[in-house]
Amino acid sequence: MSEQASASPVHIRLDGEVLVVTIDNPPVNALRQAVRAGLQEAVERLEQDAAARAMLIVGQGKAFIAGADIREFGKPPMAPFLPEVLNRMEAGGKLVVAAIHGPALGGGLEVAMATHYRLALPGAKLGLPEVNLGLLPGAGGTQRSPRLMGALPAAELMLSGKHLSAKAALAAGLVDKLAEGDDPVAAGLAYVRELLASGTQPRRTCDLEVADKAAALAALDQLAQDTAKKTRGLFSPAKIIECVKAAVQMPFAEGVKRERELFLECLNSPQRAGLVHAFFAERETAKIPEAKAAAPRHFAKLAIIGGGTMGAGITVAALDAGLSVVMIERDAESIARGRKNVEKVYDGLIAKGRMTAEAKAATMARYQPSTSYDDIKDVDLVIEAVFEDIEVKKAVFKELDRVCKPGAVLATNTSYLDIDAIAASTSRPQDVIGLHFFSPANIMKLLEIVVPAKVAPDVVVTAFELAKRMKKVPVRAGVCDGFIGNRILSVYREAANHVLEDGASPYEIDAAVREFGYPMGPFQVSDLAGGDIGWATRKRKAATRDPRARYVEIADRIAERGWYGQKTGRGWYLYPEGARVGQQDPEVLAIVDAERKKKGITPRAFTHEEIMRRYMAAMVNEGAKVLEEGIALRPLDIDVTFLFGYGFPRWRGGPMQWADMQGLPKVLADIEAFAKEDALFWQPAPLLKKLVAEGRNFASLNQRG
Ligand code: 3H9
Repeated sequence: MSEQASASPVHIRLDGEVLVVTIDNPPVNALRQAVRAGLQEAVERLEQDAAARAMLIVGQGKAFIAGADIREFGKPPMAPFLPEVLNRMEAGGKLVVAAIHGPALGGGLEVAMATHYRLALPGAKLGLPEVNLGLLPGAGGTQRSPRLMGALPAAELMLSGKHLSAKAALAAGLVDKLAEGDDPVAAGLAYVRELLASGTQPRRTCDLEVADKAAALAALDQLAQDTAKKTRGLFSPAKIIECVKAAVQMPFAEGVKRERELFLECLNSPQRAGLVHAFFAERETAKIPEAKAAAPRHFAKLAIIGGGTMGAGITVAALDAGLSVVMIERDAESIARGRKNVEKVYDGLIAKGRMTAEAKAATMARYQPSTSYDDIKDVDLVIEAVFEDIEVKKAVFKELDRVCKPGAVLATNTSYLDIDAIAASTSRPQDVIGLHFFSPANIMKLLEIVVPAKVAPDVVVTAFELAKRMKKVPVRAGVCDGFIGNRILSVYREAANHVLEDGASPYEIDAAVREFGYPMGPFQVSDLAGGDIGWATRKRKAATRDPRARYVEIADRIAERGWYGQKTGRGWYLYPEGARVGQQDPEVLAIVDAERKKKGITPRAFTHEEIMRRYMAAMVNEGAKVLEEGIALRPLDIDVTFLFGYGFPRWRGGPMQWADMQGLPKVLADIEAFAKEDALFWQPAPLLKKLVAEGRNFASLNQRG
């Protein structure tokens, strides 16, 4: 289609009097250097070619333009730069039009906003999601969007990172016209010719005035205050608002300069590096070795064994993915409760106006409650979510082995137990896999897919396909106590216990962890989840615990009193009259003190930084061991586990990315220093030592593809 038959990702051809410019840079037409160069060439051609009266910009494939090429961030910048190309395009004397049929995001929408007229087809998605990458729109987007949409709606669009549909974009003033169909060239050419025929002249966004400036500034000040509260610790949201204020207060050329300065500040911030890492990491985890060799098994009908909180949450996730579910419980009373647990979720949505009664009925039509295993003879995939006890689970798998059709995938939702042993209790270990959902299973994005020794590759691939259908973020994990997430958690939780016994209060530790960026500290989490759960785990592990290992008994002292947290009105914190936010409890501090005395420990002070160095060093060190043992495929799998399952602040990229950004020698030096106090607990991971010795980082183990 290119007149020049060049390798350029931008094809330029004359269709009558219209220069058709097609961005063709799969998969999503990101604006890498060659695309910017191609666009600049098109602008020059429009200026010089007397036969061209107008220019139409379209995208090839599924996207218009998905924005700047995210892989180029952090590398030396390469000309031509998008802002200059767009300013020149907008300033030209001939008409420029964009026809948008798919995602026009970030720099992609900035291209469109610098054209003179915009047409949207039904599949269009318009947005400025730079904030999700720690950035702000840096090619005039913060200056043009307020001129088109109004200051407050523009700021809100940029702060939310949300995409607008074609219709919503029309209503917001971002596009001028809607067209039917999915061919942007045909629809775009028709629109350009209509504009030419009516003698329409270029209408430059930069020349528009922001409406109602005084009111806009007042609204932006309010928004800045609200945003500071909501986006704790994030850098770019406040800068976005600053740019929009510049759009209100300054002429376009000056506003663009301000935008550039603030864009560069964001680009150079460590948050940008963390968020870009998170963007790619969450897309990489689905790339697993088994996918090269096998295709997923067919599945449409599922069985979920157990209707408790977990079973019901998984059922909702499956129903929402369009699958059919038979839920099995042991008796009439339990299955009635199971059904109620499922309906409760949908009734909640109806109460909030997010679902209609008809939609609920249509969804529940795919749900079948049963107390008989014979009703699951024909299902394609089973997820067992019964009580976390190996004997109970083995008994369920014996039943599944008896009734399920050959080739059915048999999954267990255990969080700790040995899946190889569960698989061995059946005659078909090749069909048995772990699917570790996180609670609430219909909301939490993380799904650890735990791969036992004998499972067939196509079962692993099927599990990843299920995750995709359920819109989960899957991470491949190997079998060990706790898999990736809970295994690492138990180690850094222990490090927190040591710090507690050595002198920091639970409230100081929680505050340090929140300050780092977590929504909650570990003692708050324990109160939310129920202190009885951790207590049961500790009792289970007691027999196999190394007798030489330091064991902090404070949590046991709390649990023995029946102080399990929110559900009992007190735990580490006090929750008077069902309060959700806990108050500090002097009695807890007295218990802590008594335990220290018992062990002859003189408490010492810890700064928040000292607390976090131990917390993070423990996390990273165990992460390195998990990698070394092949429990996690790559460091990024650990990062994604913690981002999506454990509240790790996304802008730090995950624990392994955090370690890289600190510098591994520093992390190792901390571990070695802590080892002087407790050499058994702080044994440096050999992999960490090796990477430091070779001058490498964790990222070097994140091969792509
Ligand atoms: C920006 O524009 C800054 C400007 O203001 C500054 C100007 C100076 N670059 O998500 P998918 C890859 S910041 C490079 O699985 P989907 C992605 O990694 C940018 N690569 O597909 C994946 O690769 P692989 C603002 C990109 O259909 C493949 O494309 N824009 C980019 O579910 C498919 O992606 C954004 O933040 C990119 N920009 O969703 C938009 N985008 O196959 C970010 C995608 O190797 N992108 N890739 O794993 C998205 O939101 C979604 O990708 C999109 C498609 C909705 C477009």
